[in-house]
Amino acid sequence: MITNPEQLGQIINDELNQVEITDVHTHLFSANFGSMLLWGIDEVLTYHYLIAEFFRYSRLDYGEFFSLPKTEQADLVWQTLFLDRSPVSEAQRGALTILNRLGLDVKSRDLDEYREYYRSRTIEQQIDTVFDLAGIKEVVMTNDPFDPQEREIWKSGAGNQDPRFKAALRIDPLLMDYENSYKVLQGEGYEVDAHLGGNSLQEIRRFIRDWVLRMDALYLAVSLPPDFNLSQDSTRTRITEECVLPVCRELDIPFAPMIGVNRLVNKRLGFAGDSLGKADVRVIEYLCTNYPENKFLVTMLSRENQHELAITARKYGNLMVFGCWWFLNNPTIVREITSIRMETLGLSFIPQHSDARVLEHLIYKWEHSKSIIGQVLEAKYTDLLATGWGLTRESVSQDVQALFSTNFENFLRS
Ligand code: FIX
Ligand code: ZN
Repeated sequence: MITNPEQLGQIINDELNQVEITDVHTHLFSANFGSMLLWGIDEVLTYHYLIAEFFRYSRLDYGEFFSLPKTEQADLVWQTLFLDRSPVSEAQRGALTILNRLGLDVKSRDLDEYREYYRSRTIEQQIDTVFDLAGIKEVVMTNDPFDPQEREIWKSGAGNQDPRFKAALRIDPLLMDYENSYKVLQGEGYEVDAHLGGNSLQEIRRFIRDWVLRMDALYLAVSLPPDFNLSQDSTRTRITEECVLPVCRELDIPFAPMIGVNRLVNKRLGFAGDSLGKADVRVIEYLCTNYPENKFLVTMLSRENQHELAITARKYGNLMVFGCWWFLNNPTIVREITSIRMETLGLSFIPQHSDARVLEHLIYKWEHSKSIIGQVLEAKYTDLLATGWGLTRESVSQDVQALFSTNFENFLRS
């Protein structure tokens, strides 16, 4: 039985160090996807979070920057964000956590030395090293059948050869850009037209079903703007209600709307130019009420939506809230959101995903998040001990595993 705070802190730390994480949303790929899996220091430094921060200080022409070779872009980011000033932002700190945990000398500030480390590494070795350092059991990829390069890899059968990398079927073009994406379906032999006439709905269902099965996708995901709703009789509404939801039901997989992104607010910044807005949580109520046989994995991008999303999850067993997404993945906000969720949902949520785009991101995103989630848990346990409640190492272990892996697995099975 755990009785004192020091013992409690030690046990939580041990459990956090041992837990095997299932990372429910990343942009990583297995080595079988070749150049689609980003890794290495130059990719770390040219992450779009850091590019946005680079342009806080630089007046360089955007086009000029993006036309440079990646190493030169990385040199500029290193100089501007790490040498010219102290790297205090979360993304800056993240790059340093990565270097440090890989055993490199952060004090030297020598980018060439960091590049040298990578010369002797193979991607296979690096995946093993990073998964080990970050405590990862498996990651869920973001898999896009509208991307010609990715499509061919899946068709060749190479897509799910590494069991540590699970698939999630991502269908943004279908819901956000049907005017163009229907042509991809046509090209792949599906009988659809631009106006959802004839067999189109049935054929879109066939397309989704074929891809879920080909990828063995754990869920079907889409990122959506803040004004997403299903109240108009639009193409998006019809595809969601008449194709996406029925196929998810039939194959018993969750639908994962990720809501709140305003894409390309500053187009010239590329990925770094996306922003966010507050959404209307009523669309989640609508989905959970009207489709009780569906399961919904939901994350929202605006801080302002977080309390109401947690309360909505109290109303629906078919809703699982996950992650502190993108602009929310900052220590202060992770602490606040995790506290709100734990106080309203107990342990019935998935506190974090990494959204890693570069393999090594797993190291910093999980180390930083685990520390804060652990502190929130410790504060809650301390309050419990004050009531006279008894905790054991086994109960702590079970709770930590729920947060970092079994809640997701059980939700998929539910
Ligand atoms: O839509 C998404 O899945 C977003 O997470 C990404 O598109 C975004 O660019 C990102 O990497 C955020 O972390
Ligand atoms: Zn993402």
